[in-house]
Amino acid sequence: MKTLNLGILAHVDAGKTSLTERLLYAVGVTDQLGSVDAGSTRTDSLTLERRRGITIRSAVVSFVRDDVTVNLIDTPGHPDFIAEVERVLGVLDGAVLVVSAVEGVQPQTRVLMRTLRRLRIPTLIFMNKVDRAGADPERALHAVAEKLTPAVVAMGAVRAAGTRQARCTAYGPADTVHTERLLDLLARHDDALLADWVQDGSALPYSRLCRVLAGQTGRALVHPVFAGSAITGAGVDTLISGITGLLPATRGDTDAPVSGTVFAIERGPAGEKIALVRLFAGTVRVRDRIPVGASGTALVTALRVVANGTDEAASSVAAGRIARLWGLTDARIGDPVGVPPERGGADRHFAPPTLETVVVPAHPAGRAATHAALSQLAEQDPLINVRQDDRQHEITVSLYGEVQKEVIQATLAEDFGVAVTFQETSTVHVERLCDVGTAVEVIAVAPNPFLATIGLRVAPTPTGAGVSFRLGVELGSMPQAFFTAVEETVRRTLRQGPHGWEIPDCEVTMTHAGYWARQSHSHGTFDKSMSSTAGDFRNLTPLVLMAALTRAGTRVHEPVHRFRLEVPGDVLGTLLPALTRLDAMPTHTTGQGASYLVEGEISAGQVHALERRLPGLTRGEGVVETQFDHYRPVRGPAPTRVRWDLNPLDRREYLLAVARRTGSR
Ligand SMILES: Nc1nc2c(ncn2[C@@H]2O[C@H](COP(=O)(O)OP(=O)(O)OP(=O)(O)O)[C@@H](O)[C@H]2O)c(=O)[nH]1
Ligand SMILES: [Mg+2]
Repeated sequence: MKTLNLGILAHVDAGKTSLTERLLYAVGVTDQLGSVDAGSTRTDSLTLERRRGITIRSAVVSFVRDDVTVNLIDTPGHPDFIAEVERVLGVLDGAVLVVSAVEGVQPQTRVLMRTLRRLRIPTLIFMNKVDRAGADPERALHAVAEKLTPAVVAMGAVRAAGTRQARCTAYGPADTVHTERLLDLLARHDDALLADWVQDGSALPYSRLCRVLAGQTGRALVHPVFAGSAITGAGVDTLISGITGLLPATRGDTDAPVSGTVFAIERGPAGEKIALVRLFAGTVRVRDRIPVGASGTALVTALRVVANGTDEAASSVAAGRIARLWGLTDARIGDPVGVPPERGGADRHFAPPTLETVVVPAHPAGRAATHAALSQLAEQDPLINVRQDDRQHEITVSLYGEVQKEVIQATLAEDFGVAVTFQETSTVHVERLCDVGTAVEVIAVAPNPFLATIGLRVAPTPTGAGVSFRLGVELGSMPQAFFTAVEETVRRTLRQGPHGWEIPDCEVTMTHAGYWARQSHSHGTFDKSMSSTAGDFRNLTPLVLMAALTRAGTRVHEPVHRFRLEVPGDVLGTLLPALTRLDAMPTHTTGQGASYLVEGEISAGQVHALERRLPGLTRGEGVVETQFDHYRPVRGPAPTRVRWDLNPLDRREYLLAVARRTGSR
């Protein structure tokens, strides 16, 4: 049987969970239609999801149709939980992007479609909520073509849109306007089709158009658009035919070497770790020992394969499928299982969190329990990036927004019995290099107390380039373990530059390397005082790197969001000065009937204040949407976050010593 791993993605509240529920019902996996509003869906299973009516975690369910097992992955739409979407992107064969026929294209719709197209994930679009008052599928389709991609084609017509009686009919060979549009779209990527069309369009069989459409959809060149309602079920059968007929289900090679990706981590009832794995190739059986992550292996102690709306205990899982695996105790999200697959992994597709907060245990004695609970949460959600500083023992987490903060607080209380509050949310800045900088420490030359020679050169790279580490010395000049120690420490140290913020983009070249070879006394024991160890390289690297960075100079940048505000026209007079006070810079203001659309930039740290003040400023009628856009240099004094951990030397003392020596040369 073939498998299709299908992501359901959309802006918050577009109807992903309702659609997932409707699909399960339509294919007969469930005999009762669950509802988000009643808190009874399969995929919003967390207490918190049911209470709030929003999806927080991605969830997998599955059904079989036309000889295809479809694994549906319902994802959250709220931007605070974008990391959940990111984690599943690498395991998808296809996606359904849900667009509300009432609201049309929304900011998150744009972000998601951009990413789906960049990753070439075959994507169908589902125009949902055609039954709701205000639904206008024509307008929504127009917005899709204009704001997402022109490579779209409507697959059916909607009657009585905006009413409970709304119905959808699939187009067929007799709908000449549709076939013309299809031909026009498909011929752009198919010369043979173009030639035959020019010769005699009327002679082209519709079945051929459908075949070409499936081919081009599978290559993410075109995006068929379906319409319907998750609530009434209108149009859903046509969508299911599109899912099984147009998206590329795969029949993985079950005899090939095992290759898969861990894309989620869960905890079982007894607190045991469960890894959700998508298998691209091979077969994994219970009691198999399989490679997991960069190094290490794990013994699979039990597994459950996602099937028929739930997961079923099984003795093996084959290529194409998704399974829960027990026994992978050290697995982390993004880890390869077996041979690393071409896709998958922990690649970044969306902007990282731009906020952070200090977690304060309600009882000082609860610090250890809080840290342990947060560390478990971080397994499921690595981007919260839990860290504890060595001096004040404060625990900090990264965040996308305030809703995520509430969810962390509720999860700690309900699942771990740990009560916490938070300090006020602050902004995560980054540092960018101003120039090139170099530093060298030579073995046995003061103030270098370590048995290692390290020279490093740091150079700025374009935004988004990431950190690269290169060798400017012969690879054979030192044992590999020492180079590895330097590279690992460089990457770790760059998480806190001279001002205490991460340096995300930087090229580091190792310009000098030296060590003392392993020395032994006559009786043959290893003498550490005369032989370099990886520890010497680990200890010296931060000092050299920090000296090079300080010489290069770094500038602190703050995250900036783009905002879109829809407000009644008569409040503009009070709104614009209020925006200025929030340090928001409007760039465009456009009239739309009685309302105005104000667009501009605002620093990430002010987004929450804007959200809080908006109802008061607009009589509760204003709607704001914001999205991270870029980093800009901080105006005025640079905020510093100093949590140094440069053992065993104090950074200040070390840098003073370096400065003294440099000055004296
Ligand atoms: N009338 C109507 N309402 C719908 C439809 N689909 C969803 N809704 C309603 O829209 C609201 C949001 O639906 P969800 O299914 O939770 O949306 P979602 O995209 O999963 O939301 P998040 O996961 O939180 O991003 C709920 O109140 C649904 O009842 C539809 O087709 N018609
Ligand atoms: Mg949902």
